[in-house]
Amino acid sequence: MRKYRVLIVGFLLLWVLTSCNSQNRSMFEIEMYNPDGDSLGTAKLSEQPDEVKIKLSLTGLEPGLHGIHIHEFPKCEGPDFISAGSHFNPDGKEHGAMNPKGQHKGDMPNIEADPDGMVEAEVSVKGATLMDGKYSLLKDEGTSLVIHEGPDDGLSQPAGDAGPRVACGIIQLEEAAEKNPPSDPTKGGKEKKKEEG
Ligand SMILES: [Cu+2]
Ligand SMILES: [Zn+2]
Repeated sequence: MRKYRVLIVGFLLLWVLTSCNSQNRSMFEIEMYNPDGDSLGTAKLSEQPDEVKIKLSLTGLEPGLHGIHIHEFPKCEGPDFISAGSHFNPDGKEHGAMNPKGQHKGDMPNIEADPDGMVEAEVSVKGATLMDGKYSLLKDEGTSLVIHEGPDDGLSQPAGDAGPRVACGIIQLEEAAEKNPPSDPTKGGKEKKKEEG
């Protein structure tokens, strides 16, 4: 009887460990920063069938429309956030939802900040994933989420003429892991993911 109990506890532990790992990856929150390095709020990323959903909860933006994209590098160095690179574009397409030769995988519809500069919105990156593969937002070192001063016109090259970058958040496993309580399962997952690259 005792043997079975040990077995059951073992299985339970294994289940907890594996589910912690996949949870880290399929749903996590990132922080968005302005060019001064102040937090503007959060973006919650979640894995969905054939897309990644991003739930935004932000303050401190200029009221009105803003372009928002996934950019190719997980680097948010202010004040210009040029370090984030170009739009996430694993298929080598052109920019813009209205472009017949488009669009970049990282292109998304504009978001709108209310008169108080707040954004409570949900956007999605079609065809992207938080798991492995060509379209993974966590591929290599990761990517970043960038918001622009003005709206993306969906057509202008190379990036929709949306103006300067006013907010940036790093999409990276390490950051996600840091936000979780420092327990052994999380550490194990973190190391494993690092190896996967
Ligand atoms: Cu952008
Ligand atoms: Zn683009």
